[in-house]
Amino acid sequence: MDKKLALDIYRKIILSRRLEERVAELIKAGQVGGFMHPGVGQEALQCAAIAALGRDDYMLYAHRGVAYWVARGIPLEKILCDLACKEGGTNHGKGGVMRVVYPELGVLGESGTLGGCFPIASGAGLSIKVKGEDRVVLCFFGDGTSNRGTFHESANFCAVRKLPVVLLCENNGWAVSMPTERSTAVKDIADRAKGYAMPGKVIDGNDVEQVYSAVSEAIARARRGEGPSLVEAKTYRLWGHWIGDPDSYRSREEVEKHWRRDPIPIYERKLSDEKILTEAMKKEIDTDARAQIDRAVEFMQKQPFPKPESALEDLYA
Ligand SMILES: Cc1ncc(C[n+]2csc(CCOP(=O)(O)OP(=O)(O)O)c2C)c(N)n1
Ligand SMILES: [Mg+2]
Repeated sequence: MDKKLALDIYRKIILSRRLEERVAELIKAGQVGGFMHPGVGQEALQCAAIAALGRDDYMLYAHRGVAYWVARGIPLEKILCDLACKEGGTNHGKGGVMRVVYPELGVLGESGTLGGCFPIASGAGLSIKVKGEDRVVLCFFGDGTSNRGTFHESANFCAVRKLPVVLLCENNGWAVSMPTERSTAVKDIADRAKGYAMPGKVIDGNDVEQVYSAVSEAIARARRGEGPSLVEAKTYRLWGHWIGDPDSYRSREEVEKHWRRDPIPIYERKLSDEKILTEAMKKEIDTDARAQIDRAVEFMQKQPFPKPESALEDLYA
């Protein structure tokens, strides 16, 4: 990873964390509704993985947080308008949280029915193969979601057709209040790759370089026509499952322990050791992130809600 890329990922991680915090405030103020699942603690993984994508590649994100959109470069004002159901959003305010779709940058969305992402990712991969395009699909999903039948059907289909799909599991140890070890027979979800004759790799999801390098390797394999890969990034969600979750199922000691592994200070220490990031730059990047968010929130607040008569537009049957 060169310096420019390392810093670009850092900027996106900081912008994502500041946006998570701001969205939580907007929810408390009643300006954003619905179930927002915060990605605090997982931004490094999300930003580093997306940095490995090329301009024309596709991605399906999971339900956790804002970093996927920030990292892919979707304008902040569009993201905020989607969250607040305002007309300026990618779905013209008709989607709400988890419904950012931006085909201009290959962002194919997310399925509210968890596990719906896998057949869509396989379909996108198949279309790439049929059309002979130079593209890949990056599909994010959680540890809990990996237990859906669609994961297994799609993994087999992608493997047997050698589709250019990278399956990226964000294993944060929990699916709402269900710990992974109680829902999942294998210790490492990456082990399931063996059953579908694809490479499976476990990485530290809080280590930017490991994520970037493992996802880049899987993408390169997909581009060579060698088929799918499964990457399992071990991470942790530092906030509750959703904004408002009393989070009574986890011990405070467990959560505290993981705050000490917050990927942001880890990455900051690494970048300053490598003389890439100074204290002054850190301050400048943080101030810039807050200013960008302020401008986007102001834009969102001035935007109208979609008109009732537009409710049936953009529907397909
Ligand atoms: C098919 C389906 N079942 C249940 C839900 C409700 N639900 C939303 S998020 C979630 C937990 C998913 O856990 P995981 O895949 O590990 O992702 P995480 O929330 O930990 O990021 C559940 C059960 C859903 N959206 N879709
Ligand atoms: Mg999980």
